[in-house]
Amino acid sequence: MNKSVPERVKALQALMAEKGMDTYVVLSSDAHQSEYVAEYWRARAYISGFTGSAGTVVVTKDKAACWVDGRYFLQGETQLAGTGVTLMKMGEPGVPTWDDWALAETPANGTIGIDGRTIGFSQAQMLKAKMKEKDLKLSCQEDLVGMIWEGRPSLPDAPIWDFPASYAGESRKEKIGRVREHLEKKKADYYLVASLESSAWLLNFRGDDIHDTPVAYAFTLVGLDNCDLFIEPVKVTEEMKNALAEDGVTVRGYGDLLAYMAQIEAKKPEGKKIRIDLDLRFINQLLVESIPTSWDMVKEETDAVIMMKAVKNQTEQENVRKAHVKDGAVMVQLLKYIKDHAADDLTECDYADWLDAKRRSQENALGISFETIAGYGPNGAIVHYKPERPECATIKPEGFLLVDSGAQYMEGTTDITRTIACGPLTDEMKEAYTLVLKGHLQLGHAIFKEGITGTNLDVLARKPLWDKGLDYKHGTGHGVGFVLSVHEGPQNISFGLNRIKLVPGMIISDEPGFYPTGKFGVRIENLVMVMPHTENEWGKFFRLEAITYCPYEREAIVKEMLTPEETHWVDEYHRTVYEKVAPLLDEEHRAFLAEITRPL
Ligand SMILES: [Mn+2]
Repeated sequence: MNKSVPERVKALQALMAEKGMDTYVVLSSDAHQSEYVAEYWRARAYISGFTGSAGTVVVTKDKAACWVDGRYFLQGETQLAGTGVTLMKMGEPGVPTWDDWALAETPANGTIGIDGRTIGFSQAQMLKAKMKEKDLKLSCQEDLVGMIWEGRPSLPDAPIWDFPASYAGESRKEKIGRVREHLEKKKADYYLVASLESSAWLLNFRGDDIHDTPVAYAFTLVGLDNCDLFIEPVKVTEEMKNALAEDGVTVRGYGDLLAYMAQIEAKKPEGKKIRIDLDLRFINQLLVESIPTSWDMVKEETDAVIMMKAVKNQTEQENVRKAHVKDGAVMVQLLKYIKDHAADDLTECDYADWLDAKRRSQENALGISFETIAGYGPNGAIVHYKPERPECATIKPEGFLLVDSGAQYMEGTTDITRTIACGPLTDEMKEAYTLVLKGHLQLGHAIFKEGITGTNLDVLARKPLWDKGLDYKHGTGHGVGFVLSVHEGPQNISFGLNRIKLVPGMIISDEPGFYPTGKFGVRIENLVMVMPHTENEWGKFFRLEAITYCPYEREAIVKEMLTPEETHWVDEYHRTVYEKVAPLLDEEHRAFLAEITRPL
């Protein structure tokens, strides 16, 4: 029944031979190019045994290899040992990329297969361009792993629920209206939404299909006078269906999109050319192959709905601050809990569980927003470390515990990292912490002109580290959704080029770090919201408002390394944190908060 990994690979190779495929690629995505996916979509984990959140498997006639990124080198070594699947450490010297390897291993004129639902159109185009050199064929029509996968989990069927306009700040009717205006501007007939967050945002519903991200598997097609939601009917209650119908939204089967588009094509007036607007990064290859060939595709560099939902409206802005006050109170309690129990031999897992339970017990809490990272000592230097029993480390009353975590509330999504002193720190730890804090403060207090992107601002967070010849190997900030995904663009802060301009209402993280391998890790993360600052003859200026309310680790700050202005910023921030969070705490915690937020 339960085949071993070598048996699974063998079964796939036999099926490849039968189907005339030389090479088969197993990606980690779903049909919507989501970052996190439901169990049904974890084909890569099934075929290789490697369960990390990202990775790619390539299988040839007699070989199999799995590409994993730096976060997962250790996990990959453990899980792939003895499976016959070769571990490929991405970015290491001499390790080819999976596509280069697949191309090299496939005979000329051969065929590479992929489940076309799991590859975005843009990515497939790049792959096809490379394949031309060897006259290779890309076959996207069949899900071979699905054909050999016994006991594959079914697609999730949790009901979707109405996300009230009182929380969303805008009705679905108004939002659909905005998409129609966009269609008119683009002279397009239809707008196809593939990103799960976009459908949930546009139609004011939330779901429960993916852990920690309240979305549901669905497509939305907006026309000038129709709007159709393609979703498994079992997920839509009668009440929800009626609510949608009242706003002109028709519910159709998840699998009916292709037939529906064919029907539009068949019924169109003589000579009419249908124009469909879409974001090709989210539309999967199989779906693009199924769009009637006579249709014109209006290709968007960034989906209009993604742009709309990135800019939080007044209600969302007010609510997300409330969510963060609640979350701040939870975090302050965690800080005290850690300080009180540092000598009690609790583990990383114990603290993570305590924190998750505390968050889930808050009013209007929907859950956590991603799996809590709690890394003690050297584990703090592993950027996406997730503690797991029984290996997770025991905390001692010394050094740093790095905690990166967040929650989903009806009022918004949170994401915060604090690096906490469990006891005495070395000078090296304090210096590292202070350098990271300086970058975090410099970025957090940036004042910048309209038209500026996150790429322009990235250096502010890195400069204190760069001055010492140090750096961190991750982006400085990511966009955050509203009761949706904790990672949600299009804006970010990174030195990799991003053309998206920052505009008031966008939420983004400010999270520089420093990770001396084998020693400890430091990361400090607040969410910040872009706000208007001033407007004059020189233009419009924006600033960033910190919406995370939790003190920094004063035990780790080398005050002499801060400028007077930076010291002032910390004191002002701590004053705000106290004002906002203290009313939610009992007397004991309030006294604790007063103590740790007193001026430096
Ligand atoms: Mn983050």
